[in-house]
Amino acid sequence: FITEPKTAAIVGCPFSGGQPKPGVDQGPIHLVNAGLVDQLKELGWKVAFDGHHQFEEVSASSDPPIGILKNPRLVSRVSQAVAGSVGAHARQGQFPVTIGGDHSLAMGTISGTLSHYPDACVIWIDAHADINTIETTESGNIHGMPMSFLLGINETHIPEYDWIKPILTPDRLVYIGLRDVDKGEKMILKKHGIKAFSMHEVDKYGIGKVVEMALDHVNPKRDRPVHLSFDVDALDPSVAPSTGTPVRGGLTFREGHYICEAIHETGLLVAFDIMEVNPSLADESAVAQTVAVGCSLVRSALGETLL
Ligand code: NNH
Ligand code: MN
Ligand code: MN
Ligand code: MN
Repeated sequence: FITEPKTAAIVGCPFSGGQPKPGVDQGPIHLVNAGLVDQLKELGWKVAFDGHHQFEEVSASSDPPIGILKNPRLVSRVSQAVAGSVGAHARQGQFPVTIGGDHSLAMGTISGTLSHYPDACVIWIDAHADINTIETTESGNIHGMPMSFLLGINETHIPEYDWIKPILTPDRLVYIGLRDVDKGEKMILKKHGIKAFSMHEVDKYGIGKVVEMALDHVNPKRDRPVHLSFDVDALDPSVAPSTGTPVRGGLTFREGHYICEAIHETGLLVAFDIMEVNPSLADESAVAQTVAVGCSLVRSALGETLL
């Protein structure tokens, strides 16, 4: 899928409109300033990075809530722009690495991947399922909802989101790391038969077996392109403290990296997202730790090995 010379395209997305805590828009700036571009070059990749995205502004007064949804027009337009960039890089045979920013951006990244690889599957690493619908969300924060738009399971129609082609099928989505899933989301997962490996399954089977079972589910013949979307809050807060909604009992440092390494090894990975690093939510050393983990997860997904 990725053509030679292998090129990683950094899509830096300084965006926080899918959730209420300021600071997550600074995540991509911190990851790049920590040396991510050179680290990927060191691994043998060509790196295309022409600066962080400059998103069109939508003033709060022209973006009142739609029902309970907060910043609905802004989030839609930003994700649509990201879909355009990710799709364009994929069409050029490049490997898009999207750095968030909040996880609502995944509406854009996954739409971009699907525009070029319509049969791609999605592996979503997160403490949360991010599959609330307009009907089930209690927060109205769209970072808790991107999967519902990508699957086309919202009952309420919001014309603003018509650009999303809901071509992802529930059998091509799998979760790893869940431990904070809303009641409505549990019903959605059940109703659509969506496969999820929560921390319970990680404890029970070990991460090696879980990744194998996850791949067997979404990619039984190992022929589908894989989009890997990684929310740093999937990691235990002791590993990645600087994020908006930490939940205890998460993935260890090695479990997080193992997922990226094992999916890289399939040779099927076509796009990677690293999301929800918020450098404003911890002291300096905890921020540096979280940023460093973000960079090393990207390196693992792009082929860094321990030996
Ligand atoms: N489920 C909650 C909501 O929809 C929390 C989502 N928060 C996240 N998701 N950080 O990854 O608002
Ligand atoms: Mn670009
Ligand atoms: Mn998330
Ligand atoms: Mn999360």
